[in-house]
Amino acid sequence: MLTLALGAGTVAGAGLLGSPAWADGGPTATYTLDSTSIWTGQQVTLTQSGLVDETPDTAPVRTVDWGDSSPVETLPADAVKASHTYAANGSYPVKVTLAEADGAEGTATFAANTVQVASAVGSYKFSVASNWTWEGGGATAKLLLANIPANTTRVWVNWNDGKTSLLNRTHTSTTHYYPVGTHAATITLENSQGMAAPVTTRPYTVNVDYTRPSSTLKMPRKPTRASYWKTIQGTAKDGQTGMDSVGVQLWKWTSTKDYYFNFSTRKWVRYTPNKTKIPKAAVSWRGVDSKGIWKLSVPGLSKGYYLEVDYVAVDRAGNDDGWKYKVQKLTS
Ligand SMILES: [Ca+2]
Ligand SMILES: [Ca+2]
Repeated sequence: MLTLALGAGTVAGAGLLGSPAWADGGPTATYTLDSTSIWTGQQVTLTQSGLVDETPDTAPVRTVDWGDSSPVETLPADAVKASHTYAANGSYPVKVTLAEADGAEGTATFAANTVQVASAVGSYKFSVASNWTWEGGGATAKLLLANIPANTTRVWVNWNDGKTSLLNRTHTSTTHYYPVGTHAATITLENSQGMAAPVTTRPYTVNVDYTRPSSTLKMPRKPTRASYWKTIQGTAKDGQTGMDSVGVQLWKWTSTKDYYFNFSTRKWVRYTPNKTKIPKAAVSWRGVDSKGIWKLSVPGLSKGYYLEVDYVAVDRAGNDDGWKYKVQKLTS
């Protein structure tokens, strides 16, 4: 028994002295990355588990090479996590080195160590590149959001005017009121890996409308006939802010008598040119329909008069095309 025990001890001791397995291997540890597929600008976190060091008096120096040409990072003693942000798209192998003071290198084991970094695929644009307004005005911009990745948890929209909106992934559009000027929104997607690199839209401009509208008077088929002027109509249009209204004034006269039309009382009123004060009711402000047509009806026209129709178009920014007029002699 004793001999056998000694013999066994001798064999074991010889093996230990001759070829110490721990001196070759150095420390070992397992590392995991919380994600190997992220968006540009996001981060990954490396976690260490199961560090085995058979010479615990001398802790190994652990360094991480994140694979993106950033400086190799030395982990603080006792740290078991480290995070790194990737600024550019690419495929980056992460490497951990465990080095003992005596030069022995350990073994870092990874389940997967290559981080794929790609741009988040969402697309963003304003529904129109510009809108019109009046001086000191503004416009409501509509931002369209598409192709937002399914693993997005939050969508941040910075309107770049001091305001930010926070949306969930399912939004396909949102609106914002901008003052006059050129603007762009910056969109940032977020999920558990952090925020992706922001994406800025093409510009959106709120322009002031300084351009006058245009207007016409439609001549009746038989303009010399009084009955053909019962309905007076024309068109007015504006290519920027759109039409506000058309102002109309009506006059009629013979060689001895002058009249204006009062739109409140719907009567012709005799007046003395350059003397009578013409009231506000002598002007009718009328909207236009969807085809840009304005119209009104007027009673009391008959042959023997001259009819004068004055009209002016005003757009929503207050631009007008100046009063225009048409004089027509009514002969029947
Ligand atoms: Ca050690
Ligand atoms: Ca205009």
